[in-house]
Amino acid sequence: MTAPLRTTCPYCGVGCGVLVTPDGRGGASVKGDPDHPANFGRLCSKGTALGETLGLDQRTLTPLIGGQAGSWDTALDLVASRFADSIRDHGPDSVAFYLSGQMLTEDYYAANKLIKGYIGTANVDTNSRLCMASSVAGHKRAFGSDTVPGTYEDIEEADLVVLVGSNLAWCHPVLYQRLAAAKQARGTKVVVIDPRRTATCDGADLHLALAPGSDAALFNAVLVALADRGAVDQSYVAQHVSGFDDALAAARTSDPAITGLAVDDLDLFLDWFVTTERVVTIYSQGINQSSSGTDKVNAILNCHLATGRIGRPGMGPLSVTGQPNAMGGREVGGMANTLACHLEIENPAHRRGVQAFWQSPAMPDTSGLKAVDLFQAAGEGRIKALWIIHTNPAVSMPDADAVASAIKACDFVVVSDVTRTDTTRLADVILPATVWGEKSGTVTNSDRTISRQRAFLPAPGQARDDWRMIADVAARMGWGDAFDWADPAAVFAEYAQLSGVAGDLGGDFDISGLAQVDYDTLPPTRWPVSAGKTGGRFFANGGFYTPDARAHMLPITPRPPATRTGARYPFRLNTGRVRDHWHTMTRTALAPRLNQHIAEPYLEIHPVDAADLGLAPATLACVSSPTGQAILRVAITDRVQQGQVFAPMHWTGDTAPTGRIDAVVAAVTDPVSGQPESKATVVAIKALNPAWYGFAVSAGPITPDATYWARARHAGGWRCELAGQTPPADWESYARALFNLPDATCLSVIDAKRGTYRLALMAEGRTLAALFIAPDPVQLARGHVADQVGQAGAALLAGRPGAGMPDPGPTVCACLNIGLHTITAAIAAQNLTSVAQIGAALQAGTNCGSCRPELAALLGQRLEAAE
Ligand SMILES: Nc1nc2c(c(=O)[nH]1)N[C@H]1C(S)=C(S)[C@@H](COP(=O)(O)OP(=O)(O)OC[C@H]3O[C@@H](n4cnc5c(=O)[nH]c(N)nc54)[C@H](O)[C@@H]3O)O[C@H]1N2
Ligand SMILES: Nc1nc2c(c(=O)[nH]1)N[C@H]1C(S)=C(S)[C@@H](COP(=O)(O)OP(=O)(O)OC[C@H]3O[C@@H](n4cnc5c(=O)[nH]c(N)nc54)[C@H](O)[C@@H]3O)O[C@H]1N2
Ligand code: SF4
Ligand SMILES: [Mo]
Repeated sequence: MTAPLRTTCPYCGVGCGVLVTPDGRGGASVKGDPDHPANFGRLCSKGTALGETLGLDQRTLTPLIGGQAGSWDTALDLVASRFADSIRDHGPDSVAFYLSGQMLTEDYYAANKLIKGYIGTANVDTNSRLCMASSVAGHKRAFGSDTVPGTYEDIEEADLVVLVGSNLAWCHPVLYQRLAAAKQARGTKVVVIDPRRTATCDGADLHLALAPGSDAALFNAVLVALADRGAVDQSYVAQHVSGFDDALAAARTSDPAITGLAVDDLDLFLDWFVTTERVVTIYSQGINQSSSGTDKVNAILNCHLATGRIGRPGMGPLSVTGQPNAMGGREVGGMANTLACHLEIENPAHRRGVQAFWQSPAMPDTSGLKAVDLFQAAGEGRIKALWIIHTNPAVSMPDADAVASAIKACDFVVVSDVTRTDTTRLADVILPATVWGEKSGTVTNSDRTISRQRAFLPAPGQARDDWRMIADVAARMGWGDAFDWADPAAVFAEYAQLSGVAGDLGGDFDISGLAQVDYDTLPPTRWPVSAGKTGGRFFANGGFYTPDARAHMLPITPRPPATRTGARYPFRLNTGRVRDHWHTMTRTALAPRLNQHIAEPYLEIHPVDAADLGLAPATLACVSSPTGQAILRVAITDRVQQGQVFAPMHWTGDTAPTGRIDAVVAAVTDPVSGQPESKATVVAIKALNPAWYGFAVSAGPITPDATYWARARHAGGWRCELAGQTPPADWESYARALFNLPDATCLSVIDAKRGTYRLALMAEGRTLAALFIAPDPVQLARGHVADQVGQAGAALLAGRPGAGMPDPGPTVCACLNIGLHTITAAIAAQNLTSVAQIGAALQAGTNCGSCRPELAALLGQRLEAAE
C-alpha cells in the first residue's frame, strides 16, 4: 500500500492536516494527520466527511458561454477581449475582481498581480470583506500591521480563555477540542460572550449574553477595571504603547449598563480578567460583522496592550480566521486597500517596491471599491466587466437580492466555480475550476501556519486550476511573460521572494526563507521565515509596525447597531453557522451524513415572542426587513433572548429558495473596515400559516412547486420539506408530477376529514418515493422514512418504525449516525452522567468529537429535569 498523502482540510481556518488515501476510483478515505501542528490527528465532522464530497455528478466540467459548452480558447479569448475593451473604452476602474478567502495563496497572488500590477485598478475585493476586514483594520490601527501576535499553543497555556462572538464548538471545532482538553488538564476558565446561548456555552464557566453590538462597552469596562485595580503593566505601556490615557478616559465615559448584563456576572468576569495574567481573547464574527466592528476589535486589543498580555505564552488576542486561506488572502493583499505581502496601496514606497519587483506597467495609488460598493457599482453600470472567483455572492452578500440583480445588470460577468450556484446562474461565462483534491498550493491558518494542499486526484473533464485561468487571461491581454509560471511552486517562489522586499521595507510578513524551499515536501511552517526571524510570537517586547514602533491604544466610544428596532421592525436578526454545513453548501450538502444534523433553514425565537406572534413549534415564519424576506422553520428556544432571532446563512436557491437569509440582511457597513453588519438587521416576523405542510422522500432529486421547500440528500436519495398556500386539486397528480413518476403505482392512506394524505409511489413492489401531507407540521420519524426509499413494500406510510424498533430521532453524532432519541433514552435508562459514559454506552461522540458539546447539553437538560 502506498503511504497516505498529506494535505490540508479545505474548510475552516483551523487548517487541520489530513491524511488521504485515494481508492483509485475517484474517491478517498480521510484521516487526521497526527503530525500536523493545528490538529495533531483530530478532525471535525466536516473534515471527517470530506471523502463523501469528491463525486463528479454535480461538477461543471467544461467552460460555458451563455449557457452553452465551449472550448477554453473561446472562453478565455472572450474574457480577455471583454476586459480589454472595457479598459480601453472606460479605463481600468471599469473592471473588477471579486475573490475569496478560500482561494489558494498562489491563485490569490496571480489574481492580485494581474489586476493591481497589470490592469492597474484596485477594484479587487474578496469575501474576506464580509469576514475579517474589521480584524484587519483593528490590527492595523493598533499594531501598524495586520499581525496575529499569538499561536494556537497559547490557548492550551492560558488560564482564562475569553470567547467573544465566536461559536468555536461549531465553527472551529478542532480548536474547541484543544481548548476542552486543556480545560480538563489544567482547569482553564472559559467565558463565552455572545447574545445567544450556543453549543460553545455548554462547557463554559460563564456565559455573558450581552446586548447585541455592546462588546465595546464591555471591554471598556474591562479596561477601567484593569486600571482601577492595578493590573496595568506600567513598564510595557511606558515603553511600547501610546494612547493609554485617552483610551482610558474614553472607557470611563462609557456605560457598562448598555451591555444589559447582570452586575454579578459582569463583576465575576472583570475579576477573572483583572486577576489572570494568562488570558487569551478569541474573537470572531460576533465582533467583526458589526457596524462598529473595528472599534470592538480595538476595545479588545486595548485591554491586552494595557496589560502587556500579548505575544507571551498563554496570552494575547487571537482573531480566529474563518476560511482556510482567509489569512493567506490577507497576506497576499487580496483586498481593495492592500498590496501583496502586507504592504499598503496608499504608501508610495510600498507601491514602488512592489511595482519594481513586478516590473509592471501600472499600479493604482488609491484603494478600490469594497465589496458592498463594488456590487453597487456593478448594478449601476460603473463596473462593466466583473470576474468572480471561488465565492457565491448572490447568496452570501447582504441585501443578496440586490446583489443578484447587480450581477445580472452588469455587462459582462465571469464566474469561476466548480459547480452550478445561484451566482453562476447569472454569469455570461462560467469557467470550470479544479476543486480540493485536484489542486495544489498553500494556505495559511489562524496562527500563521502555512500548509500545503496537495492534489491526489487528476483534474476531471476540462477543469483547470484557478491560478492557471488567471495566467491564461493575462497572457491573452498581452502580459504572458509576467505570468509564465510552470506550476504553483513557481508562483509560490516568486511570492516568497517578493515578501523579502516587504521585509526590507520593514514589514512583518517575510517568508523569503521559503523562496528556495522544496515545495513538494514543505512541512507546515509558521511565518515569518526569513534570515531575521522565524516562527514564534510577536510583540512581547514591543517592536510594533507603526512609525514610532509603539502600539496604539484607541479611545473607543461604543455605538449600538446601525439600525434601530421599532414598531415596524421590532426584532433583531442575528445570523451565523451550523455545525455540519459550510457556507452556501455547495460541498457539504453533497455528504448525506452532514445533512442529517440540521436539514432545513430555521429561525430561533424566544418562547415569549413565539407566543405573542402565534407561532407554534415547527410551523413556518416569514421574516422581513426593508431589503427582502425569507421563510424559515420556527425553532422555539430560550437560547435566544426576547426580541432577538437567529437564522443560519447556508441555504440557497438550490437547497431552499425562500431560506436565503441574506436577502433579508441589510447592507450597512463599518465606516473603517467596510465590513457589513451581518448580525444585527432589524426585522418583522409573522406566521406564514400555510394551508398544508408536506414531507417528501425520493430516490431522485425533488424540485417542488410550493410556497416553501427545503431539500437535502439522504443516503440513497433525497428528503424534502414543503408547504403551500393552496392545496392542489388532487394529491396523487401532485405527487406524480413532483417525483416525475407518471406511471408508478400509487398506494395511499387518506384521512380527508383531518386533511392528512400519505402516498407512496411504487414500482416492482419497491417504494420509489413518498409524500406526507397534513394541515399542521408533519410529524414523522423523518430519518426512518427516508431510509425506507428503495425498500420493498410501503411500510414507510406508517411514518414510524414498527413496534419494538425505536425511532432514533434527528442525528446528533454525524460520524456514527446516532440520533437524539437514542441518546436521551440511553441517558435515562442507564443513568449516564458524563459525555464519556455516553461514548462508552453508544459510541456517540467517540470519533470526531464535534457533537460532544451537544451531548453535554443533553446531559445538562436531564440533570435540570431531575432537580
Ligand atoms: N460549521 C461551519 N464552520 C465554519 C464555517 C461554516 O460555514 N460552517 N465558516 C467559517 C467561516 S468563513 C467563519 S468567518 C467562521 C465564523 O465563526 P464564528 O464567528 O464563530 O460563527 P458565527 O456563527 O458566524 O458567529 C459567531 C457568534 O457571534 C454571535 N454574535 C452575534 N452578534 C454578536 C454581538 O453583537 N456580540 C457578540 N459577542 N457575539 C455576537 C452569534 O450569536 C454567533 O453565535 O466559521 C468558520 N467555520
Ligand atoms: N448573513 C450572513 N451572511 C454571511 C455571513 C454571516 O455570518 N451571515 N458570513 C460571511 C462570511 S464570514 C463569509 S466567509 C462568506 C462566505 O460566503 P461564500 O464565499 O459566498 O460561500 P461559499 O459557499 O464558501 O462559496 C465558495 C464558492 O466557491 C466554489 N468553489 C469551491 N472550490 C472551488 C475552487 O477550487 N475554485 C473555484 N473557483 N471555486 C470553488 C464553491 O462551489 C462555492 O460556490 O459569507 C458571508 N455571508
Ligand atoms: S476544524 Fe474541521 S473544518 Fe476546520 S480545518 Fe479542522 S477538520 Fe477542517
Ligand atoms: Mo468567513
